[in-house]
Amino acid sequence: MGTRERTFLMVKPDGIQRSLAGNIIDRMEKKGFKMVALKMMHISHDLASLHYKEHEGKPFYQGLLEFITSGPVIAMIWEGDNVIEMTRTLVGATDPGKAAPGTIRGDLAVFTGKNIVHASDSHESAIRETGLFFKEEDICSYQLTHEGWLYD
Ligand code: IDP
Ligand code: MG
Repeated sequence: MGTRERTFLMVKPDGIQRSLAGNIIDRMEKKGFKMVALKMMHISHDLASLHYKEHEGKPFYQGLLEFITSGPVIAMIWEGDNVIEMTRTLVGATDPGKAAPGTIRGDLAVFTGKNIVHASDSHESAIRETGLFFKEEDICSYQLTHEGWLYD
């Protein structure tokens, strides 16, 4: 077994409105990752600006905050070996026009400003973002019966 990690994954307001949450969760489950936390919520302006702090001052920043607070999202934590990098691979490039077919954005989105999901881009971001959205006691610790069929 490699390094067991956690990542933060969120279905953005456009993904919810387009009824794609189930499709996105299904892809993560089928890949073999384990969901350990999930909640539907409206993101406050304060949380949005903390979450997207790295983009402060960029031309799309204000629009991004308006978009991410415009409707409910589904915030999740997923666990698995190398889940941070592998989830980014499953999500695909930021611009859905450049995202490979087979990826979430490549298959389901057409525009950078409406790219339906967020996923942590590094260990540091994963820890920061899971901490912004969840308390440690919100995270479920359990075994999946098929774990032995996913890892050596
Ligand atoms: P990521 O979501 O693939 O990590 P980032 O560069 O971290 O991409 O950007 C965060 C989010 O900001 C993107 O998912 C997208 O929704 C939005 N965004 C990034 N660049 C642009 C842009 O050039 N125009 C509009 N929105 C953008
Ligand atoms: Mg990012």
